[in-house]
Amino acid sequence: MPTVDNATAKTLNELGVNDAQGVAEIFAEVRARFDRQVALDTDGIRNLMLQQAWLGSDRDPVTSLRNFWLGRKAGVLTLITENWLKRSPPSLKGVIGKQFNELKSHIETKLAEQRKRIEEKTEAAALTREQVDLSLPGVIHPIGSHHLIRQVFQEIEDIFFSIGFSVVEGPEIETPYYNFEALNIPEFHPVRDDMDTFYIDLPEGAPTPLLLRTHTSPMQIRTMEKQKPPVRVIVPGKVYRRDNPDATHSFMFHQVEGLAVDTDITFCDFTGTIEYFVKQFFGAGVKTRFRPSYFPFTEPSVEFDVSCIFCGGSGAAAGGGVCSKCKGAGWIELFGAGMVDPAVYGFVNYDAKKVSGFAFGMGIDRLAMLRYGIDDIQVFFQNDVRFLKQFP
Ligand code: FA5
Repeated sequence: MPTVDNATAKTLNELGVNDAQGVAEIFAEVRARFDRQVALDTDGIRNLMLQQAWLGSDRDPVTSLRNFWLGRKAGVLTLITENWLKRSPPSLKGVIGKQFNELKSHIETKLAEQRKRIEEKTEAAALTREQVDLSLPGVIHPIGSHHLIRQVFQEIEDIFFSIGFSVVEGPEIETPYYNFEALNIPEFHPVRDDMDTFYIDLPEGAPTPLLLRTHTSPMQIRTMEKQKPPVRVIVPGKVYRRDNPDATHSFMFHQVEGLAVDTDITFCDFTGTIEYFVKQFFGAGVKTRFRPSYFPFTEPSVEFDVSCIFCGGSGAAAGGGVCSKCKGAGWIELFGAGMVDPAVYGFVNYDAKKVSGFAFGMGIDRLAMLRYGIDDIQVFFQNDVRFLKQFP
């Protein structure tokens, strides 16, 4: 009995098949072999294909099996057509043709069934894999909150909105003209020493030096350059100084500038506005004071202080010695302010005889410290989540 291994490469005559029964038997053997292969699962087919070195270039075992049987160039059915059907004696052609058609239709049907079966199995496996377990706890994406400094900015903005101020913002990198000269601080003026800052490295021949602004006051000039009186603005933002860090100093901190200019603004308007703000922000109980001071761009100038919340205004530390926060003064300086110096109006083409106004520059970090009882300014910038979480 000839075996089908390599049998399709030979003619039936070479295989010793020369009657209808022999034809039926050899076709039955081919069919049995096919049935064994088509019943295998994907891995089984892959192993078989690898053993026989049949795995096609697409590496898909099911396609390789299909090509092995139905491939047009060298599939088993093509070989049967070429070697058995075409090269058989005319007397056997009819019976071979019939067997061939039955085998072909059997193979096609079974391969189609097999593909469907494998596809369904793959889909079911994918569904099981991707099934969502609704009983598992969800993924929690914590929602952050605004930094305390940002919250204080917003609170201050709301208070000034309520009395007719609007908000403008300006560049943190400034020219010496806006940061100093237009604010009536010429080069070599001693007040520049208090505001030593960081200069930007620029290529040689750059038209003007650039620096990190030391205060938000340059926005007084930029605002008045753009806008005729009346002006009522506040300017929140970051500022920089070459100050050594300690409990109340940082080299980067925050200010809110205020500027009001009109034809009839007096010192009373100024003190009234500041008192209103402080009472809104700290509550009615806080003790405040104005202290004479000096700024080249305000005249007269004041410092505005509030009583130290850490020592209750006594200036003494609990365990003896002086309070480290107010350095024994009993007061903490909140901001500088004053009536706009007429010299400043000359830089922005305002008529100093017709207009008057006031300006102030608050240190926001210190306001926040006092308001929330924080005894070290550095905690604002250390980004310790345990601290930040206390101010949701
Ligand atoms: C000024 O910066 C002026 N531009 C304020 C001003 C504006 C006066 C408008 C007149 C008119 P001063 O250098 O005092 O002023 O700073 C203002 C406030 O910033 C201080 O009162 C203080 O609260 C805060 N401050 C100053 N230096 C630091 C620092 N290194 N760290 C934290 N806060 C600071």
